[in-house]
Amino acid sequence: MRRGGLLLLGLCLATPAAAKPVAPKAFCDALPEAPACAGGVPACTLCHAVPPARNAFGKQLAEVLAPEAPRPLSDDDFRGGLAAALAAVGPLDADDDGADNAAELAAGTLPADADSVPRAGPCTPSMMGAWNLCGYDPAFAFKRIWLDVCGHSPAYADLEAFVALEPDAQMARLHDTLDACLDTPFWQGKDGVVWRLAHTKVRPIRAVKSGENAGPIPLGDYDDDYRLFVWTQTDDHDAREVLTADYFVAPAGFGRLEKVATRTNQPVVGERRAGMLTHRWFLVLNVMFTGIPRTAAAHAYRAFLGLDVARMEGLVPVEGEPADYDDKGVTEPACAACHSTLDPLTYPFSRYHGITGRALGYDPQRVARYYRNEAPTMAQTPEAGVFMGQPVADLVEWAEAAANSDDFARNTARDYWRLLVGHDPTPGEAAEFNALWKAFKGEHGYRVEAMLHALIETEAYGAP
Ligand SMILES: [Ca+2]
Ligand SMILES: [Ca+2]
Repeated sequence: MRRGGLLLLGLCLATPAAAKPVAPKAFCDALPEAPACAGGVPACTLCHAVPPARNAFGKQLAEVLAPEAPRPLSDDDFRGGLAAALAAVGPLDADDDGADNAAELAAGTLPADADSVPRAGPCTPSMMGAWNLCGYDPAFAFKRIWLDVCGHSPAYADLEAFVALEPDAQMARLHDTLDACLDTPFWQGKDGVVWRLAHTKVRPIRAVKSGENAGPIPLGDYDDDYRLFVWTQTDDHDAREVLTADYFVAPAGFGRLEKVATRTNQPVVGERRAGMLTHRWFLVLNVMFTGIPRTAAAHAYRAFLGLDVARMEGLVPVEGEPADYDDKGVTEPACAACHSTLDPLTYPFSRYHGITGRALGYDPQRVARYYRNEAPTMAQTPEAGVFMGQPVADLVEWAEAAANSDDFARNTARDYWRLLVGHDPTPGEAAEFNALWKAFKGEHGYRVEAMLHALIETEAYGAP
C-alpha cells in the first residue's frame, strides 16, 4: 500500500478515532427546524472547540448521550440517543449567558458562546430614515429589484409613481418589475448575473478553452456549460436539467439561446448524458487522466449540492467501502471516514473519458481498457455506485438522484439567496429560507424565476 495515498484529496482526518462524521446530519434529523440546519447542517463548532475537543455545550451533551452504551459511541448509538440527549440538556445553560440551551438552539445562537445570545424584544421603528426599518418595505424592495436584476436604479419619476400606489398595487408592480428585469441581458445575457453565478461550478481556465476565444491548448469549450446553466435557470425551464439534460444549448443569434441535440465538440452520446456533468469541459477538468476520478464526484457534490466532502459534509458511509480498487491507501482509518462515502459516489464517473487521446466520451470498458495496470484490483472497479445511500447503476441515475435531492433544491435556493440578499441565510432568516427551497421543490416545480418571485417577498429581501 502506498502511504502517499493518505493525503489523497486532502480528505483524511487528523483524529479518526474521535471524529463523528454523522454528527451534523444526526443533529438536523433530531432538530430539523433548528436555524442551524437552515443552510444545510450546523458547523462542528456547535459542539466542539477544535474537533475532537468538545466545548461546554458538547460536554453537557456527551454526558447524557446514550449513557448505557459503550465508549466511544458507535454511529448508531450516537444517532439513536441524540434527540433524547438534546432534550435533557435543553433546560441547562452551558455558557451561563442567561439563555438556556433549548432557547439558544431555537434562536440559532451558540449555546457554548456567552457572546451569542438570543435577541430580546420586538423591533422598534426608526423615525429617522426614509425606509420602514421594522419590516417589509415595498419601496425598498422596488429599488433593490431594479439594482439587482435590471442593473440600475429606477428613474425618480418611477419611484415616485410607485410610492403613490396602494399596497396591493405596489406588490403587483414589484412582480411586473421583476418579470421585466429577468428578461434583460444584464440578468440572463452572456457574462450577465446568471452566467457569472455559474463560475464556481464551471471553473473556467482561459488557456485551455476551445471554440470562441480559444486558448493556446484548446481542450474544451466551457461556453456550452455556461449556456446550459443559464438556460436551466431562466424562463419556464426546469433547473434540475443542469444535471439531467440530454441536450445542449447553443447560441441562436441576437443573444438568444436554443436547445440542440448534438454539438460537434461534445462526444458523449445522448443516453449517456447527464447535463453539465458529462460536458466535455467538466470531464476534461475533473476527470483528466484519472481512472477513479474522485475529484469529479467531489466537485459535483460541492458545486450542485453544496456539500463539501473535505469538510465532512454529506457523508453517508457505505458498508464495505472504500474498497480501494486503485490501491491509493484510502482504507486507512483516517481516510476511510470520507472515502466510504466518496468512492462509491465516484464509480459512476469512471466510465467517462477526460483527457485521453482519441478516446473520448462514454466507454463502459474505460477502466479495464486503459487503467488495469495501475493496481491489481483496478479492473474490478464497478460502474454502479451509491448516492446518499441510494444505489445508482450509472451516472445518469446518479444525476437523477442528485437533481431530486433536498440538497439540490436547498443549494439552488441558497445560490440566489446569497446573490440577492447578500449573505447566507442567518438563523433569524431560517424560517423564510426553508419555506423558499421547499416551495422551489414543490409548488414552483424547480422554476428559478417562480422561486425569485417568492424571494422578493421575503423580509430578508425587502426589509431595510
Ligand atoms: Ca446559554
Ligand atoms: Ca450563548
